[in-house]
Amino acid sequence: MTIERTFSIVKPDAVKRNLIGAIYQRFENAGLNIVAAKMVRLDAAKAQGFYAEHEGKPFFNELVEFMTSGPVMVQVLEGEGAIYRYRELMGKTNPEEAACGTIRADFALSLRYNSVHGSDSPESAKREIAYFFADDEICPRD
Ligand code: RTP
Ligand code: MG
Repeated sequence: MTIERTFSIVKPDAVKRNLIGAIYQRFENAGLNIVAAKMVRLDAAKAQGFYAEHEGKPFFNELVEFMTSGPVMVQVLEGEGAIYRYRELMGKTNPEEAACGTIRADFALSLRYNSVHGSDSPESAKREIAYFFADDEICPRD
């Protein structure tokens, strides 16, 4: 395995319920180091651009409405095989299908209000990290 970076969002439903710390603890327990982080409030254009792959799908407008409904935490996670391992740690998109002990099984409210985002491929990770962070905002571990 190689050291990778992946992009993560703690979504508005989780920020509203004061779950930032609990979710960050899951990252750290899994050896996914937080190497950049900030709180942001997305506007519609920023959310639409982020989820451009879903444009035209029936849930797109409601997804944008959800993602702009409150502040989010955005972060870059770094570690061995981080992209796949973080997807495993999150669990399936629908919390009812997510394995026990995953972030979504434990914290998500529904298919839409599912608490976290994670990049699904190396290409997505690169695009998504650059969509939110300048190179000099990322602090690799020594
Ligand atoms: P994400 O991109 O947020 O990490 O989630 P994902 O890869 O597991 O799922 P994806 O298919 O990319 O869907 C993006 C987000 O859209 C919302 N969603 N709503 N039918 C629906 O109402 C529906 N389906 C998906 C979820 O917030 C999902 O995470
Ligand atoms: Mg996705």
